[in-house]
Order: sequence, then C-alpha cells, then structure tokens
Amino acid sequence: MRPHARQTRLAAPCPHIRGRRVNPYPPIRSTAVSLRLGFAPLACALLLAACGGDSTGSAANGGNQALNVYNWSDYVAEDTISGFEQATGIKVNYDVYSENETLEAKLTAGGAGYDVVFPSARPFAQRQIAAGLYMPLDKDQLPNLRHLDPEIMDGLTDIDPGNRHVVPYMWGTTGLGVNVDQVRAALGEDVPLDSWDLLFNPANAEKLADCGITVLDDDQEAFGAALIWLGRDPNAGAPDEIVAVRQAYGAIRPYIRTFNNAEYKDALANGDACLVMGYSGDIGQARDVALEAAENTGNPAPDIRYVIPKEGAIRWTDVIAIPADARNPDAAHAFINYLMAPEVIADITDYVAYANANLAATGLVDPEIAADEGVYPPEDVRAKLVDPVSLPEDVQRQRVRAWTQIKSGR
Ligand code: N2P
Repeated sequence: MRPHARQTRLAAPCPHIRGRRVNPYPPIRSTAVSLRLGFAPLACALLLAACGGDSTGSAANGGNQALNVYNWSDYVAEDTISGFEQATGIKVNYDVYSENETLEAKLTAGGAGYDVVFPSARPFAQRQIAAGLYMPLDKDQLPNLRHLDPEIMDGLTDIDPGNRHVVPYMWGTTGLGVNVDQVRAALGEDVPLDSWDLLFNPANAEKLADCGITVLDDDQEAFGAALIWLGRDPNAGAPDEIVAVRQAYGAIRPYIRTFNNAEYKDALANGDACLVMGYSGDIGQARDVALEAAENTGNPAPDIRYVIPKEGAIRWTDVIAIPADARNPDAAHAFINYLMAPEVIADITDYVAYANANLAATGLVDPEIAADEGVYPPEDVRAKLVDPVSLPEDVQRQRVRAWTQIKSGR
C-alpha cells in the first residue's frame, strides 16, 4: 500500500505518494507565459498540440485573472492544481473547507468570489440549485463530460434536471476508521470490527474512550449513522427520530473526544484516536500517512482499517458547480473540464482514495485502489448503502438544533 498525500503535501512533495504516473500533460512553460502575457492564439495552439486535441486544457483564456477554487480539504492530488495551471496558464487560488455548511454560508451571503465549488449533492447542491446559487453549465465548454458514468449522471437528475448545473466529482461512504490493535487491546481479540456497535454500544465506547473516539461534525452523517445502527430509515425524518438519536449519542457522549471533519485523520494516523466516524477516503489517507511515518521511523506500522459497518452506511456524492456570481466562468469551465480528463481524475482517486464518477478513468485507477472494497464496495455491500434525501426544512432544522445540543452534551 502506498502512502498517500495530505493537503500539506501540495507544497511538500513526498517520494512515497502512491499512484504517481507520468504526467500526460507536462508543463508547457511557454504556454503559461504566453497566456499571462496575452498571446492567446500561440498559447492555444501549443495547448491543443500538448493535449492531443482532447482536453485537459481549453481555449479559455483566464488572462491575468485568477481562478478561485473552493474545495473540501485533501480532495485533489498533489499535482492537480499545478498541472491545470501549467496546461492552461490560468492561475488558481485554492482554498479548502471541511463542512458543507461553511460553503453554503459563503454562497448564500454572496460575493464570496469563488469560481468553482464542490458541494455534496444532497441536500446541499439540491437546495443550492433550487435557490439559484449556481449558473447553468455551458456543455460546449465541457467536452470531457462524455467520460462521466451515465448511471451517476442519471442519479443526479432528480436534483438537477438535465444535469444542467452540477457534474459529479467523487463519491464515498461514511463509516468507521479503526486502529485494530488499539481497539482489540481495549475490547478483546475477538471483538467484531464490522459493526456500528463499536461506537454506539456504550460499553464499547467507554472502553475505547482512553485510546480516543472522534465523530464527524456533520449532522446528516451523525444522524444517518445512529439511525442505521438503530435499524431505522435514516431518510424517514420520523417525528421520534430526534429523541432516539439524542439517546444514542447521549449514552456515548462522555466517551467522545472530539467532533470534527478533518483533524480526525491525523489523530487516527498518529495514534491519538483509535475509533473514528469518518469519510471513506479520509481513513484510507490516514492509513497511508501512518504507513509512511512507520517507513520513515522504522517503527511497526499500525493496522488502520476503514469499515463499512454490516448494518449499512450513508453513501454521498460530491459535485462540482460554478456559483452564479463567479467572475471567471470560462476558466471555471476549463478547470471542470480538466478534472474530467480520465488521467487527471484517476490520479486524484489514487491520491485521495475516493471513487470518482468517470467511467473512462476506471481502467486507469491504481489496481490496488480499484480493488479496495472501502473505495469501491462490492455489490452486496452497495446494497446496504443509503443515499441521503433532502428532508423537509423543519426536520432539517430540528436535526441541526439537536446536533448542536448533542455535541455540547445537553
Ligand atoms: C474530503 C472529504 C469529502 C467527503 N476530505 C465529504 N463529502
């Protein structure tokens, strides 16, 4: 297993990064310089030649304008941004978040200045599309759309008729990250590792408190997990669900160390947490960081595993969109098109351990990642995954309020 990259490695390349392959679109310094200086025709000619007419680049000329991209943390490969800059001459300002709510607050306030963003499809992109926060895509500028998986595209048409506003980026599941040795030391060698019981059974949580439990700060995921563990439909929005979920978390709240959506990866990797609720690829990343640290120090590598519990899990899809007030839509389209180039997105999947939505990229993904059932779950596991729906606003509000109270131990 090759160690993986964290966002920090964008600035500090690591020799052990997995999934490295020769960049099919090597730096075209003269193109970049030409575009910045405004020699667009020459630049475009060079660019098309370099890209073989397919398209990690496009004729979009960002001129001197920067492209402002706002993405989840640890969600591109080490060279994704530099590869785009070098292929197109468009300078990227890259900024990250770890909660959909942060993105939504900025979009709703307006004037955030982002050109490309990556919301989760449901309920976020769904209600953002409905609120008119995204501009319709110009599909003529997105020739790489043809590579996307029609099944995933179809699956989005209920929230985005005609796939007009968003394109799918990555999908994954929310399950458990386990430091096997620490968990077995606390709960016994024979403890089943494949159940939400590890977290929600208070007897387990109590024994794991010392080695560290973290839970996502994400009401949709937190409610989903608890309701699935309780054997209930996470999409029902039943009137008594708030009470049931509050009870479930109330019983384990004293044993949860932190609620967060990003720092838990390091905690799992460096032994500060032994059980985390987390996003699939993030846990793969933590495992790889731990392996890399072990290689560097000569210490034994911890056995860190991602588990999709047998009771089921939430499956989410993150999409790419252009805010309605984007100042650089041509460059935004060029960037989205670049991300849909099979070689580019396959590299990202290798790096972040999330499955992409690009059919043409399937054969390009590192075989080790393609065979990883935590990334591409087999059919019997997929059957137990639940896609979240957008719940009525009042249910959503109640969940948000209850979640705040749960976290603060009230
Ligand atoms: C990336 C997490 C993305 C998954 N670090 C959340 N939808």
